[in-house]
Amino acid sequence: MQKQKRALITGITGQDGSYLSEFLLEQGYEVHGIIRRTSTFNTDRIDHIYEDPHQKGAQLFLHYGDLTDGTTLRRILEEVQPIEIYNLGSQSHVRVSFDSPEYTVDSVGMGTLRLLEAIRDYQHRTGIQVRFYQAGSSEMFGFVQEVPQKETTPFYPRSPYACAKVYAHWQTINYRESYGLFACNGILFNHESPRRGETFVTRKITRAIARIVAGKQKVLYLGNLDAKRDWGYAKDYVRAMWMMLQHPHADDYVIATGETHSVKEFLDLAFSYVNLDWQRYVEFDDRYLRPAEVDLLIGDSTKAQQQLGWKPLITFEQLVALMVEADLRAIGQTSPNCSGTYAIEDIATIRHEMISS
Ligand code: NDP
Ligand code: GDR
Repeated sequence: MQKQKRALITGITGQDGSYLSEFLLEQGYEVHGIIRRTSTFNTDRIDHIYEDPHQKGAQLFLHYGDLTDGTTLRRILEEVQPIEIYNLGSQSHVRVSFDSPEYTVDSVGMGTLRLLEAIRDYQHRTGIQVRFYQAGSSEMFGFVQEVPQKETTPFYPRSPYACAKVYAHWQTINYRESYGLFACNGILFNHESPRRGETFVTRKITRAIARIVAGKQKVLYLGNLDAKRDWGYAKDYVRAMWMMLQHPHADDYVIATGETHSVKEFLDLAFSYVNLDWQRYVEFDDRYLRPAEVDLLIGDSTKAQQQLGWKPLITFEQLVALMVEADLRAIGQTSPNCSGTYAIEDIATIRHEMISS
């Protein structure tokens, strides 16, 4: 009988960690996640898949740990004995990384190094071959040097977060080349969902729309509306992470939709979904500006499409609608009749995704 595959995820309580856990459980994996001790539970995104570990047949297990604590990482590796490790844990907010640069670099950059070192020793001692996924970011491209950005585009990071991700990227390659570790860098462009953290711009907008519709909010304060991002759907992107680790060779891949939209365009589409004009509600607040901005991101994922057979399934329009719908429902509001803006098949896809969003 084939042995059950066991995966370890850092950042399991985050947006991607929760979708990846669901995906791996569906694939028949036993899933282990590292969570941080907090004064109140913050496992909302995975509560629906968590089972009491005392229950026979439980497939999801949580372990206390932190990427800033190398000893614990080593202990968890020994205990879990995973064959796939997904390093998704990070202080992932770009604006916040300017306020807390040391902590950001410690968790994102040094945290990755700690994990890689722990894996190197673990592999050496046990002979178990591990496959490692590093959550790289389009923020590493930063200042625009080439459009669209692909695997060969030079990095020009513009924040403490992005600098730390570049460090983690190169360390991952270094462990692949120096020690033969099966280690992949995903260079993922922005990806969103109803589970996106509330302070990232897309979710901040869709959540505000629901609150405006419910009469609970009048103004939405935002920063730079001209920045352009290549926004995809998180569920499509976690599938790509897994596909990288199933490929015969470890490599680095850009994961993106190949479309770019400004924050203004996101606002236009999201507010039009509830028949409102965003210009009546949005005000500027310079607190949300960054000391250095990334103006334009658009990715070329040809390599992933050709070598992994990956492609995004949800369009930008569907993503925006999905997020607005989910926030409306969460606040007890019904969705409007939006068939004017959206085709019937869009609505069908959105409703289907809502079931598991
Ligand atoms: P989230 O911010 O939603 O989740 C981050 C996760 O990391 C949370 O589980 C958080 O735990 C955990 N974490 C934070 N600090 C530490 C630490 N010191 N030790 C261990 N865990 C920690 O991020 P996403 O799910 O959106 O992103 C997943 C990864 O992908 C991140 O590394 C991010 O930088 C990267 N990425 C994300 C993109 C996106 O568009 N979403 C694009 C490209 C890369 P807690 O819940 O306790 O805070
Ligand atoms: P980003 O995402 O920085 O691209 O990083 P975010 O949603 O924070 O910003 C996108 C763009 O919107 C502009 N913006 C605002 N952003 C926020 N958060 N809040 C605002 O009020 C606001 N107003 C305008 C920003 O200036 C920016 O240009 C995300 C994170 O998930 C990273 O971890 C990941 O690596 C990258 O995506 C790819």
